[in-house]
Amino acid sequence: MAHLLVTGAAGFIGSHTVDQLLHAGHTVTGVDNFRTGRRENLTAATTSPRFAFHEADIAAPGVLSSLVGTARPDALIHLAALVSVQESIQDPDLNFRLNVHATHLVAEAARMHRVPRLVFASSAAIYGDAPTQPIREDAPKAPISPYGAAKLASEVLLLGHGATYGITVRCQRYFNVFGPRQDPASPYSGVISIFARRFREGNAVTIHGDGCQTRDFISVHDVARANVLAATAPGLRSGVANICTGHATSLLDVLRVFQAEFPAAAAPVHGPARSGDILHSRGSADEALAALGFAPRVPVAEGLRELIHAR
Ligand code: UD2
Repeated sequence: MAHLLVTGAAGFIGSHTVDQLLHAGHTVTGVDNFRTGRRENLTAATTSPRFAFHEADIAAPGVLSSLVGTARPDALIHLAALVSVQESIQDPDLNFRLNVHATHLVAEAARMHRVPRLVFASSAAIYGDAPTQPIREDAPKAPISPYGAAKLASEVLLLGHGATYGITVRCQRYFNVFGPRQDPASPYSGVISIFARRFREGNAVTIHGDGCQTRDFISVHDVARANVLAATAPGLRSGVANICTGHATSLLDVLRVFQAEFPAAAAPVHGPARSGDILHSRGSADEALAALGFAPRVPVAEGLRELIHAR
């Protein structure tokens, strides 16, 4: 069994990753400053004697180095981030501090304390509006937000550190992740989290555009499992991989699942397409299978029904 240090442990993806690591018998040190993470996401984790938690800001000087020096983990899973694309556009300086500088601090802490493996939360946002589908890892990188640019810069920083100092680095390029604990607070939150809240509260949802836009929606349970594999599978080499299903799901497909579960729901409102929206995004899932042995297991409709009936 391994000891993992997880940054962003109280977040949406972080808390599910922590839960799966503990379930598999590993020891976990979690850190989060609750900027967007939530204490209640760790309700299950905190009952485990193999879980230690630190409330701290990893972007502050010295914090991470001290935590890593004490924990001496077998791998570090770096999921702490400024997670909103919209916020990165409004405050690119904060985006730099939380999504680039903090990653450099992670790389340095790993170097100084000889952590052999790093797993990083990258994003399909590094591809921008990719012309060719499915998007393979070697597709052109053309981010269209400070968030996407920071994720790309972080990959380069980590892989550079990995090659220089002998650290195995796995960059996980998540596509559209959905599931329990995702925050629906802003209009720019993931569409499925917004739909879940509105259907539950009996409010109409808004479809921006004709609803035929497609995304590669992947369950957070699959994403967490991909993180566990990247952090603990023996003999991995450094590299990047899309974490996706390889399938396109339209917004209308998503809507139909919700409508079947809420037959009395108000009809959706159709609004203009959101400016800057891309029409289609679907990843190639081949590299994750080849490099990590990862294949998604949760069909989108099943994941949606689980989310609808959660809690
Ligand atoms: C955005 C982010 C992505 C990630 C993701 C969250 C960009 C470029 N990318 O991608 O990085 O943070 O969000 O999952 O910003 N929609 C509606 N009604 C709603 C909300 C959304 O029709 O109430 C549409 C939206 O216009 C888009 C699609 O649903 O066409 C998916 O929206 P999203 O915000 O969940 O995801 P995406 O891929 O645009």
